Amino acid sequence: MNKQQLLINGAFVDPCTNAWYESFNPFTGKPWTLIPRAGKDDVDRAVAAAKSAFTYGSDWRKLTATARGALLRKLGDLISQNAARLAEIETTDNGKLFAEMRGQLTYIPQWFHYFGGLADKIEGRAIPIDKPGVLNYTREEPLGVVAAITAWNSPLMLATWKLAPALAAGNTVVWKPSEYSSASALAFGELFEQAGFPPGVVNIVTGFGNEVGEPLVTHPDVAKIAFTGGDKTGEHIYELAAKGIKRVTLELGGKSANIVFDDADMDEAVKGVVSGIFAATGQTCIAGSRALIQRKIHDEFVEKLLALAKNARMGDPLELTTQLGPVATRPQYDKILDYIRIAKQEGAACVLGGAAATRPECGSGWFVEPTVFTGVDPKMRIATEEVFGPVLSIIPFDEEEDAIRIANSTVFGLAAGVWTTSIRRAIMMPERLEAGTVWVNTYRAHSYMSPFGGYKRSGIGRESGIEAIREYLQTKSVWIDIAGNAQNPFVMR
Ligand code: TXE
Repeated sequence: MNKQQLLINGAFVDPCTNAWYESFNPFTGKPWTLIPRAGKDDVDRAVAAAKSAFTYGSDWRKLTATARGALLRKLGDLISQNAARLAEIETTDNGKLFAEMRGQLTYIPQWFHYFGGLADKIEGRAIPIDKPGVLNYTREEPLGVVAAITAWNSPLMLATWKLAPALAAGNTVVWKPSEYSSASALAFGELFEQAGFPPGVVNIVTGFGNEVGEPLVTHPDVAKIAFTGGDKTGEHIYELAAKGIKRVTLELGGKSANIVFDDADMDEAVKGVVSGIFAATGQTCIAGSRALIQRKIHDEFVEKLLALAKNARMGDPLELTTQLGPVATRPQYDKILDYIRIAKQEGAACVLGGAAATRPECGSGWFVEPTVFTGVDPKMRIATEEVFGPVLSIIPFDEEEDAIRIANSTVFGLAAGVWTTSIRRAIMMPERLEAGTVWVNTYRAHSYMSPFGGYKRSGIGRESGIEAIREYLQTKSVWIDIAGNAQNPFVMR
């Protein structure tokens, strides 16, 4: 098997540990490549390279913001040229549909173009200060070395959401991809040199959370951590970051409600709810894992939903006709099956699926049948905890206020969907829902231009959009005396 290497200071190198681990193809359940199992010494090397690349007077710091932007746009073009190849690596590594990964890869360049364009529009302010004889202005400056730590479900897209604004703002980066999906990160790493980034501006260290992630988070020369992953890990990273007074952005998943009112276009809503939970095999942070259905239309809605969901084509994720691929990792597969057992024990009615998929087209892969529970109580674990799989909980409601109360009753607040033809509801519901993104009569729409992030336990900070670049900047206030008056040294000016 091919032994991959780390990207440190512009060169691909073996890990100091001299250790590798097998990465598995979820469709075959078999290992297909060897990923470096890096350790603390590798983290130290990578952070040192990133720190040196950030040092005042370095090739990176000497670039004008316009030149920095041009590099980012060049990188975007290179990603476009390599989109299909990178998407195939992602599908082989995490089992998500090639159609979905290729769609992401052809869209990812937009982030580099957008933030490349933003790089030279980061402006300070001249403040008409209240003191005579003084000029006061602000500078927006990069933070330094940013640690990007990402999850396996959309490996390059999650990293792009961090790298594009971090680099546009002038920072340098050490990126630790998920141990389950590092191959595409390392292939992506080759493009930085081709685009002309100076060595050390982007470094990639692969391996496990405790062996690589933790030394990275706690490294004294890391200024900020940008993380996507589970909420428990996010909480732990936040605690570690607090000790070093480091900045964080955390994107931690959710338990999003997809709310269907009785005035909705039923067929569109059915498609929206199906795409919310079964697209990407439910392995997205924005999965609409709770469908809140107004009681009057509940039975008809469920019937239509089951008709659509049960015909989802499962199989090889590389085939363009496949609609539901395998689960990305063995622990994730076990976790989903556990939650299905828990939901049954709690008394939810399983009306579709509810087991591992054993269809012949699923081979020896980690497949779970698309699963739907009805009669779910909002307090059940299946309705409050993130499953991260193709498991939908249907919860009936009577009045608008019930829908709002139930939707807001989880600790998460990443996203929500609303299906209605009422203009009043379309405007009022987004105001009342505690979520960072609300979709009305659509679901899973996203863009490099629109801020994305969580309320409550779904996270801190925003990715994408103009807001995102502020997460990678700090403001300096500069005071210049222009009066030349002697100052009384014993009083504040
Ligand atoms: O995530 P982890 P996992 C949810 C989903 C899933 C659960 C666990 O519910 O079932 O999280 O998934 C690194 N210090 N989401 O185990 O562990 C780790 O190596 C520093 C939601 O894959 O949070 C990886 O690179 N880093 C989600 C990254 O953190 C550490 C996406 C995420 O891993 C670390 C994926 C440590 N101590 C899963 N421990 C979303 N928000 O979209 C781990 N890591």
